[in-house]
Amino acid sequence: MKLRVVLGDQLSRNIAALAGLDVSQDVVLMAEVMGECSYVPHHPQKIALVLSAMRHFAAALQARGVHLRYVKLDDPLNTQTLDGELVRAVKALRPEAVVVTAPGEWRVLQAMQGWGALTGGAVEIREDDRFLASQQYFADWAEGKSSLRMEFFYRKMRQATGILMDGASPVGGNWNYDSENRKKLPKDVKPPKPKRFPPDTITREVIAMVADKFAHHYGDVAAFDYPVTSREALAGFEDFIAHRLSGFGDWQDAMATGEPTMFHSLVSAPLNLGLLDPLELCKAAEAAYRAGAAPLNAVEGFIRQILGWREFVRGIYWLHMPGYASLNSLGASRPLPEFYWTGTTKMRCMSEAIRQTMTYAYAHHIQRLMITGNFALLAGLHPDGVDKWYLAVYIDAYEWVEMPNTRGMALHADGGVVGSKPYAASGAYINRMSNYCSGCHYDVNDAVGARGCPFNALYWDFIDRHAERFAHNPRMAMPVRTLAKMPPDKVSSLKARAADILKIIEHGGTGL
Ligand code: FAD
Ligand code: DLZ
Ligand code: SF4
Repeated sequence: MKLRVVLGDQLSRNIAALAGLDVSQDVVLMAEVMGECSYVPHHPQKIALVLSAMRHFAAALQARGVHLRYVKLDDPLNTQTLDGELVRAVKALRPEAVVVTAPGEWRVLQAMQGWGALTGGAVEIREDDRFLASQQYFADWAEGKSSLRMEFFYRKMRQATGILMDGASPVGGNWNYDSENRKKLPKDVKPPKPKRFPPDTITREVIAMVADKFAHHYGDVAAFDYPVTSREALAGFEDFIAHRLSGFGDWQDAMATGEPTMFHSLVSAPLNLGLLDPLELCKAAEAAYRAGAAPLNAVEGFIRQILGWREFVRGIYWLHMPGYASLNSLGASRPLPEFYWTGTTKMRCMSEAIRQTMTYAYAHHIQRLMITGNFALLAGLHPDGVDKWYLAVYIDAYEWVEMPNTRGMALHADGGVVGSKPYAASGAYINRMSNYCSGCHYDVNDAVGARGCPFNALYWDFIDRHAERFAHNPRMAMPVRTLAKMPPDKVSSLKARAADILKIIEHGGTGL
């Protein structure tokens, strides 16, 4: 008899640990444990999603006749750690071996590598094959390259999978249509609301338990209505293909007040749990293009996120861990201001992004990168605090995908491993891509006055602080030169305003 362990983000029917399962003998262990629910203060909706999806997955296994050892969070015998539940199961069942799929986080892999010693028996850790590029494939591609760029990896993945290819050429003649994906949302365009999934009995029970046990975590669980099974997740994705994919390209980078999801797909949470298959999503998007149901800039843009970015950041994570977790190339040191946890700030763009995160455990990419991430970059917030926040608050957050995006893409703390330049921007960018500024306490056209947009002064102060480093970066040299040409009294006023803002941040951020 083998004991097959399935973690909370390994909910795929064909997960490696279940390959070769002997239904007549083997037992599947799934455990809801406090250790995983609170190693960062996860948003209660994220906990509800994982636990409800685990219970639904377990029910489906049971319906197939699989023997299950399912430990609920409120089971009085629960040791509340994965290690503890494994040991308890091994003692009770005495399996000939334990079989598990490699996890998505380094800290869990470290623990798993100690499971043999912990149980005194054989433990087989199988590769997680739910990705389109294995860790070895990525490492082989990276070998010998002085820098790793997503665009070239993405082209290789297009060729390897044949997605959006006409023979050896990219469909439409170009690999990338990103330049067509930067439009502001016109006033008369209303993004369609995504399909929601009213909680069933299992989910309602989980919601009640989460509301009781995790009331002290950031965010509210009451509004939870995300898909919790493969079938529901697929229905959510089909709704995206039918109603939002065609606008995904044009408005991929746009933001608007009261529009948390815009034309985005919302597939990250079920995809990262294993309820959806990345290749199937790409094929379905390509089919929509070939059927004339969606334009190429939308379909290519969507496929690039999944086939390109998602696989790329995972490759980077495993290539560079554990060292990646302590990178801080810009020497950022300030604490995360309290308003990241409350949304109480006069900066409209920040309060919109943070408050919607509290309500939905979701913000789309440009909000994560160019609002909360950009602010953290410009203000020099310490990557550890920023990482912890992103890992806690988003429903789709697991370290393999969260950390390269946060520490790498948003904070440039990796010195350029993920992106060749920091995504630093002043208020002008936010004003161009959203309607946030029109309702803001601050004036986006001012940088130095008491109501000058904080992003403006912080932007120039950031360029000044790192001028020496960025002067040698071809993609950053221009703002460095612009700053050098500014009249000295203007530079002094900008720096004085930035110093005031940074002082407020160092004291917790109240009043900003
Ligand atoms: P869509 O915009 O519809 O994109 C489709 C899919 O492409 C996403 O579901 C996702 O699977 C994939 N994708 C898009 N961009 C990225 C990216 N940069 N990296 C990896 N996959 C991508 N994504 C997570 O899944 N988990 C995280 O913890 C996470 N943390 C982030 C932190 C920061 C600072 C930033 C800038 C981005 C982060 N992302 C993360 C990437 C991205 O923002 C989310 O995947 C996306 O917003 C999820 O919403 P969606 O499904 O509607 O995405
Ligand atoms: C995220 C999460 C949560 C909230 N709870 C559990 C749990 O109770 N049991 C479990 O097996 N997994 C959970 N997870 C997912 C794990 O944290 C995830 O498997 C690791 O972080 C590795 O990616
Ligand atoms: Fe954000 Fe500045 Fe615009 Fe206010 S003015 S919404 S702080 S960019």
